[in-house]
Amino acid sequence: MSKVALITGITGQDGAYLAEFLLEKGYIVHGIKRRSSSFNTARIDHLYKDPHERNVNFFMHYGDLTDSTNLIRIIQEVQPDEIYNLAAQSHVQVSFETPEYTANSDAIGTLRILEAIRILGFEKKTKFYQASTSELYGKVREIPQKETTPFCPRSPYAVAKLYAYWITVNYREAYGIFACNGILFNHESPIRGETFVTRKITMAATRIKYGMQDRLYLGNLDSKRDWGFAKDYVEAMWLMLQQEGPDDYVIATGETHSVREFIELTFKELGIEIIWQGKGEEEVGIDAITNKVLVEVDPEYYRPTEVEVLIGDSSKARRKLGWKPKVRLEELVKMMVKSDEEEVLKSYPAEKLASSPETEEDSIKSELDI
Ligand code: NDP
Ligand code: GDR
Repeated sequence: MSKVALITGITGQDGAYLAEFLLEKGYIVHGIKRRSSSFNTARIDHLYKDPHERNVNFFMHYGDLTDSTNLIRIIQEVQPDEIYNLAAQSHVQVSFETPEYTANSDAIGTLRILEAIRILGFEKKTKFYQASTSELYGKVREIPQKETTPFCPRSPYAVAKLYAYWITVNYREAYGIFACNGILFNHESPIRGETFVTRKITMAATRIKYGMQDRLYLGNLDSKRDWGFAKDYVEAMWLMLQQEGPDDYVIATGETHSVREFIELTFKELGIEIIWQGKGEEEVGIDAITNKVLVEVDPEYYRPTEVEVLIGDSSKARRKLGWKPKVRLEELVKMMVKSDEEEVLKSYPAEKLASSPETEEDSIKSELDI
């Protein structure tokens, strides 16, 4: 009998990779998506099958983490062996603008699912994964951060996730639910949301290279993050639910790099060397050959409270789950730039393509010298 998984946040970066991963493992996968006025399923459209076909193993349900009755009904219908709670208002800066909604979806949303498990009497049937985050560490108390490092959240998002973390621990202890927190450090991919810093950089740098954008505006270039590859990280989520008992695990690469370094690596991948001039709000990144300003600081993107440095120690996961990251930062940047280049070339101005003597792609390549 196939196992049944329910994924909240299936339309997001991690939801899409996890759905693919579980389908490959032979699971029947159900996902919860929000109603939206425009399509929001681009990341999972390739997994969709007409429900009228036979042997369909992928199902979608409309729902929202702010709607208890909807969650109870879906969980009752689906009878999942495993729930992966990935849905969240996941943007730290946006959480300063929408703190109440962030608390409702990210904190109380988690409680709603745990309560649904209890109300339905599924405590011994349904395992639960909570998407916890390195943002819980916030103000640095210890380097590197591990499971025992004290939390000190620095945003409404992180405070909401702190509640979700502890309610998951509490329901595990109080009701014996197999509930785990994955404390995942930043993880990125070619399908990363376009407003997170890595994808913002790879997209903008690519567009700059092809003359479709002039400049990239960013906030704090000094913050340091432990960036891994999302596909590696969804495997860790699954591994947590396959253990003998529930526990909480840090998932990280153990390396940290600044936003500035990420910018340098990205432009380097595109054949452009960036040099830096000025300090703080005046800092700019300049093309070493042309002297053109390509990167500029815009304090608009500064956060009211910032998390300066994150670097994770995932020895527990390595030891107990046998998990380790496979992709290093340079390779991740390469992968993201390649994918964004393909995307940018699709929308390269038609008039430039019109002069094509050979194939469209050949002409773009020769014209742009790539
Ligand atoms: P994304 O922002 O890419 O995806 C978030 C998902 O949640 C989307 O499917 C979104 O739907 C859905 N969602 C948002 N609000 C609601 C709601 N109220 N009800 C139902 N669904 C909702 O995030 P990631 O895939 O990057 O991250 C997955 C989870 O892991 C999140 O909880 C995030 O906070 C956490 N996390 C992420 C890390 C990372 O580096 N990526 C690191 C640590 C934790 P829609 O598509 O309609 O917007
Ligand atoms: P983060 O990711 O806040 O770590 O949360 P994000 O990519 O948004 O920011 C990383 C760092 O870059 C700095 N920064 C900018 N960030 C954005 N988004 N836009 C900018 O223009 C910019 N300029 C500088 C930020 O200040 C920050 O220091 C992500 C999310 O996926 C969370 O859901 C998850 O929990 C954590 O990672 C781990």
